[in-house]
Amino acid sequence: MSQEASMFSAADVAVTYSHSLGHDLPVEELRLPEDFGWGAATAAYQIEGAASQDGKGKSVWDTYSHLQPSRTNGQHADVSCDHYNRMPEDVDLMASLGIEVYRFSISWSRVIPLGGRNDPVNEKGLAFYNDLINRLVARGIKPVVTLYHWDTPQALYDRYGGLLDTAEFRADFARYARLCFTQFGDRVRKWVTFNEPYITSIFAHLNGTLAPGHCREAGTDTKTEPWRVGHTILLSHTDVVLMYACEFQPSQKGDISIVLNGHFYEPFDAGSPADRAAAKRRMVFYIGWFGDPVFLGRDYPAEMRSYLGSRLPEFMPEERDLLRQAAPLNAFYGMNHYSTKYARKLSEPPAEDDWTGNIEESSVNSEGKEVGPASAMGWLRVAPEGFRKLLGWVWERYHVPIIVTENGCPCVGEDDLATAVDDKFRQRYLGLYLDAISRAIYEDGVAVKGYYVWSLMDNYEWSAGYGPRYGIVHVDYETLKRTPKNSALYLRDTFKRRRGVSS
Ligand code: PNW
Repeated sequence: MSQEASMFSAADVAVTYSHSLGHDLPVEELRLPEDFGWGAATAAYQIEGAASQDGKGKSVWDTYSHLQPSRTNGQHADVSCDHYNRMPEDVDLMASLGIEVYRFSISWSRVIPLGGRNDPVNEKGLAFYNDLINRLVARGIKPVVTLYHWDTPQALYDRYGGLLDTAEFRADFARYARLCFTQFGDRVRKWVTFNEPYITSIFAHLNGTLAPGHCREAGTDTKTEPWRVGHTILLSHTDVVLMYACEFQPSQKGDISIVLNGHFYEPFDAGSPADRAAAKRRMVFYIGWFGDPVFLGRDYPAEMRSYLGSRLPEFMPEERDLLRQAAPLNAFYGMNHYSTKYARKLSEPPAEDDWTGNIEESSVNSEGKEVGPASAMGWLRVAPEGFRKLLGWVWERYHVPIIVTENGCPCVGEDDLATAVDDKFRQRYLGLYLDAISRAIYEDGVAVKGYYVWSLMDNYEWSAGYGPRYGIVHVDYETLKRTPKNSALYLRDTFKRRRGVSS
């Protein structure tokens, strides 16, 4: 069974742990380049809280997380980690952990409460991000800013369906981006336009497990909506890359790009040519969907055009020009990566809204072999070799330096503080994945430039609420006390060790 729909659900959380440390792959502490930067990542809705404080407008997540019956494990992020009110303490904590880069997202509706190009700006929202950025810079921590991490202003959704109206969304997003570059661009040197367009397209507009929750049951058009949403994101991204390059880059000297997520796929039955083709095809449908237009400046992959037909929007000739112009301006490939899966070609005809190329995915192959030990999320398996292969795949296809903008895992039992602090499973996962980066760099010749762990602290995991804990810092949701887990200390020490080794 495909696990895509359960990727974020609480039902997926209770996987047992028995074999999880049973694998004996040793962490080798392989070297990394001296100038390799490491940091931690978060997203606004997941940590900030302060849902309506200081004039913040609602986003689609404020609405979705309050639906009755609940679609989010009965939980919302009105308070969450209360980072909005505890930000100075959090920045000090980052500094004490030796964190060099902090990737966070701006809440669009905090800085423009209604979101639109003619709507008023919220000075208090701007002041919060200015203060955050100043504190980071004062401690030598580099800010990396994501403009869109899934929280479309609710007013834009109400006005025109948000990402479903390409022209309206493009215009509003461009104004929001310009405001951010103008306000923060003197100190921010790395920008991400969109986080994981695949997830916004498929999970929010087909499976319905993320806001705004469009799915077949809700009566929306799942055959075309995800592809329209992806199209809107690609064109909005392109506009803003060109805007940054023309208007801001010459004086601000920063970089801009996008963050794409994706699993690596192995064939379900390695002896079957159909499954081998399925694994390849799955990656094209997952990553090539966005990667080809963004980094190659051209149309969607041919496999997708022929499979999806008129479900896939066309780029107009002038839009193709924009894609072509913007492609070389994307300075890095932001990679969010967590795990590997098996892909199997299905023989029955696909559902009419199929988005995979008629492929089923699983964590177990035809011989009953698991792709790796399970974390607290059943789909998230420890599979560092797949990570290494994915780095190679992306490098070969796009030839852009890669920054790993998210990687991490939740462990079982982390509601309990003592268990959370002693997070051996996470330390091993991170250690093995850093070894994979080292191999990709030194053995495979891939340009990997940095690594940001997901996440700085435990936070609101979307539909799964506060179930899975991905933080390297534990958060007690009653007292909001932060306690570093041993993985935080491991990261600080391992980067010292790995970068101290001369070649
Ligand atoms: C990312 N997958 O989502 C998001 O950027 C974060 O906000 C989120 O908390 C984190 O990963 C952990 O889930 C993902 O299917 C969603 O591979 C899906 C996948 C990966 C990441």
